[in-house]
Amino acid sequence: MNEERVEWVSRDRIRIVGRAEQIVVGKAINHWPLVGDFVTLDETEERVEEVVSRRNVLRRADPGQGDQELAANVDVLLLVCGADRPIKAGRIAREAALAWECGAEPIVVITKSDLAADISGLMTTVVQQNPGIDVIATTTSDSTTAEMLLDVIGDRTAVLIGESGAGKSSLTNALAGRDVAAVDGVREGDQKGRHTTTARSLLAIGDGGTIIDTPGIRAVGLPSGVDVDELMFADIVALEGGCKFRDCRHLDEPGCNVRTAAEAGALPAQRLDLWHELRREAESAQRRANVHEQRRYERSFSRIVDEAQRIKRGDQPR
Ligand SMILES: Nc1nc2c(ncn2[C@@H]2O[C@H](COP(=O)(O)OP(=O)(O)O)[C@@H](O)[C@H]2O)c(=O)[nH]1
Ligand SMILES: [Mg+2]
Ligand SMILES: [Zn+2]
Repeated sequence: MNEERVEWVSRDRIRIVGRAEQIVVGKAINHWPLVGDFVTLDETEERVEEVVSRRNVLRRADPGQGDQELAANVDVLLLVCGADRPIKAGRIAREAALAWECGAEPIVVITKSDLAADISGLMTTVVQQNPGIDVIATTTSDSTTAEMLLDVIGDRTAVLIGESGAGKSSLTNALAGRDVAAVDGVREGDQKGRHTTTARSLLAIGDGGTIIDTPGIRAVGLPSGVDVDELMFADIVALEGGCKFRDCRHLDEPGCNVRTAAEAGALPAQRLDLWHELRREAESAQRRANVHEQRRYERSFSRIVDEAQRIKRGDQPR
C-alpha cells in the first residue's frame, strides 16, 4: 500500500499531499492523524486505513489541558526570531528544549538581518547563549540567505516556530520561492479571504524538503515532564555537585561552585544568566499551574459542600 503524507487535518477529515479532495478518517483508526504523518488509504481511496508508525511527535504544553500534539515526523525545528526586536534567550532555550524532547534538531533563524545594526554581534551572542545550536541569519532583501537555509534543511521536514511578527510567513514564501503564506496575516488578492479551508499546513520546498506551519505552534509551552536542566544545562549540572548546599540556587549562597566557575570565566556568564532566566520562567509557570489547580480544587470542594447541605436538608440529589 502506498504511504501518503498528511498535509492538513480537521475534526474528521484530512487532506494529503498532491490531492485536492478531503479524506474521511474512520473512528477505528490507530491514531488520530497529525500534519506530517504518513497514512495508507483503503481501496476506495476515500478513507484513511492506518497511520504509519511515527518517527516522532512534536508536542506543546497546553496550560490546564495537558499536552497537545502538533505535528509528526519532524526533523528540524526552526526557531524564528526577528532581528528588529529583542531576542529573548529564555524563549529560544524553551523552544530548543521542545525540539530535543521531540528528537528534532533546533536551528535558530534570525530573520530581518537587514534591520540589525550589528548582525554578527547578535549572532555571536545567540551562539554563546545556546552552545551546540546552529544560528542562521536571513533577510527577504537577499534571496541567497533563504537558499542557504534551503540547503541546511535539505530533504528534511522542518517546522517553523516563533512569535507573531517574527517573519515566519515571509520566510515561508522565500523558501517556497512564491507567495504561499500571508505576510502580516493578509494575503493580497486572495478572494477566499483568510479563513479559507484550503490553507496549507505542510509545504514542499527545495529538493524534497518540507516545511510545516500550524497555528498551534505559535504559542509554545514546554510539554510536561521536560527536564530543561538535563536537556540543556549539562555544564551547570556538572558544576552543581560542587556547591556547598544541595538545593543551591547559585544566587548568593556561600560555597556556590557554579558562581565561582562563572566568576573565573570557566562557565560563560551568559549560561548562568540563561539558567536563572529559565528557572524564573519555570517557577512562574508552576505558580500559574498551581493557581489553576487551586481553583479546580475550590470548585470541586464547593460542590461537595453543596451536596452535603442538600443531604442535610433532605433534598433529592440533583
Ligand atoms: N525589513 C524586513 N522586513 C521583514 C523581513 N521579513 C519580514 N519582514 C516584515 O516583518 C513583518 C512580519 O512578517 P511576517 O512574515 O508576517 O511574520 P509572521 O507573523 O511571523 O508570519 C512584515 O511586515 C514583513 O514585511 C525582512 O527580511 N526584512
Ligand atoms: Mg504569519
Ligand atoms: Zn550553587
